[in-house]
Amino acid sequence: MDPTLQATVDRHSLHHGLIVDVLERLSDELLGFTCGRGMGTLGKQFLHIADVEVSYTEALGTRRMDFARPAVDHSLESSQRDLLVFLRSAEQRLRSTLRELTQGDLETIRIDWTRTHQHYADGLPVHSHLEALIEHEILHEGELVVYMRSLGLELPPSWKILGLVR
Ligand code: NI
Repeated sequence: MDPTLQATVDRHSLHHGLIVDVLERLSDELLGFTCGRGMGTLGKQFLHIADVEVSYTEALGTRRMDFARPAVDHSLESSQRDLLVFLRSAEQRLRSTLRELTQGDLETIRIDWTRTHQHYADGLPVHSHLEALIEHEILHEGELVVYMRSLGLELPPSWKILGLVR
C-alpha cells in the first residue's frame, strides 16, 4: 500500500480501536442509555459509526458518497456482541477495499460528495475521503465521552492517547 495512505489507514485503525474499546466495556443494558433530548441511545452511536464506515467504504466502489442508503438493522443496537461483530467487519471491509486499490486508482479516483457537501464538489481523492471518515469518527468519540461521563464510567486505558485517562 502507498505509504501515505498506509499512515492514514493506521490512524483510522487507532480511532476505530478506541471506539471498539469503549463498546467492549459496555453491557447490553447500558446500550439503552441516552444522555438527553436529541441524543439517541448509546447503542445507536455504535450502530451509526459502523454504518458510517460502511458508507465510506461503499463510496470507494461507487465513487459517490451517499448517506441515504438502505436502513441498517436497528435490532443490532441493543446487542453488544452484534455491534462488535458489525463494527469489526466494517473496518475489515474498509481495509480490504483499500488494499485492492492500485497506485493509479489512488491518483485518479475522485469521490462525488455533491449529495452531501457542496464544498467537495470537485470530488475527494481517496486520501481526503479517508481523512473525512476519521474526522467523522472523532466527532462521535467526543459524543461517546459525554455518554461515558454521564454514566460515571471510566474511559478505557487506550484513551490515554487523547489525554482523557490518567
Ligand atoms: Ni455521524
